[in-house]
Amino acid sequence: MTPNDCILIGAPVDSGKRRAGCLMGPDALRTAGLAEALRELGHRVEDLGNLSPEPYSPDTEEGRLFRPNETAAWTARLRDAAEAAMERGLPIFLGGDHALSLGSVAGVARHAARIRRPQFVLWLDAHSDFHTPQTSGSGNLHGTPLGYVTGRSGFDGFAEITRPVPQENICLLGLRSVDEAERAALEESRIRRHDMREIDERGVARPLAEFLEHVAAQNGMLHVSLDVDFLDPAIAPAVGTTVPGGATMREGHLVMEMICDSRLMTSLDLVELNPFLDERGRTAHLLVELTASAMGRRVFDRPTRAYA
Ligand code: Z70
Ligand code: MN
Ligand code: MN
Ligand code: MN
Repeated sequence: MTPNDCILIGAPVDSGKRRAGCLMGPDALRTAGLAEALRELGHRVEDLGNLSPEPYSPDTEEGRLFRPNETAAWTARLRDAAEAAMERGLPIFLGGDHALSLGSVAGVARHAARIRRPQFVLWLDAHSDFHTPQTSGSGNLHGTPLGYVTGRSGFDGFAEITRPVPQENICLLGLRSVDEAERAALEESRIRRHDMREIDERGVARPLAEFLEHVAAQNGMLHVSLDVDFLDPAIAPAVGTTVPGGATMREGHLVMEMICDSRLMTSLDLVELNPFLDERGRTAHLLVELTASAMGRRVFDRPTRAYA
C-alpha cells in the first residue's frame, strides 16, 4: 500500500451516553500499539494527542437529552479538527463514543465539498445511529450522528450542517438493533443498509463490494466509522451496549482488507471502546489489528477484487 500520512486525533468524547469510560479509549488504543502498527506498515504517523471540547455551559442533568452542550462543543471542535487534518493526511479519530462522529463526519464532508469530490460514509455498527434529538428515546446523542450529518432538523445548539452527506452516499453494515423511529426514517430514506440477516444470507463481501464499487465510480472520498459493537461481544467485550450476533473476527478482517484493497478510505473513526469493560486489553488490540488490515497488513496480495 502507498505510504500514508496518518494523523491520530484523540477524541475522548464521553458525553454521548450515560455509561462512562470511553474517555479512556484514545489512551487504550495508543497502549495497544496503534502508531507502531501503522509505522510497521510503512506509514508516517503523527499523534495530535487528545483534543478537548470548545468552551460550553455546563449541562444540567435535567431534561430529556443527556449532556447536549458538551456534545455540541465536541462537535464544533472535531469538525474543525477533521477539516484541517484532511488537508494533510488520513485522520484516524480515536474515540470516544460515537457522538464524536457528529464532528468528524461533518468536518470531512466540508473538506470534500471544498475539493469538489463527493463524500461517502461506511457505517460499521449494530445500530443505525440515525436519530434526531427529538426521535431519540434514550436521549443519548451517540445514537444521532447520521441524523446530524445528513442534515435532519432538531439539532438546536449544534453547528449548522452546511455540507450534508447525501443519503445515497451512506452504507450501513452490521445492523441488528434499530429503534422503531429509526426504522421508519431509514425506510423513507435512500441510505443503503445491510442487516445481519442479509450478511448471513449473502456474506459480508458482496454488499460491501457493491458499495465500494459505487464509491470508486464516483471518485468519492470514503469515511469509515467503526463502532466496536459491529463486532460480536464475544470477541470485543469492551463496549457499553453489547448486542449479540455481531461480526466475527474473520468478517471484521475481511471488511478491513477489502477497504484496503479498494484504496478508497480517506478517514477513519474507531469508536465506542470502553477500556473499563475490557479484558486484558483484547478489544483495544483487536481494533489495532483491524486498523492494520485496513492500512495494508495482509497474508498474500490479491490480484483482483471480484466479489459482487
Ligand atoms: C439506541 C439509542 C447506540 C451506539 C448504542 C442505541 C444507540 N438506538 N449507538 N450504541 N453506538 O439509544 O438511540
Ligand atoms: Mn486534501
Ligand atoms: Mn454507533
Ligand atoms: Mn453501536
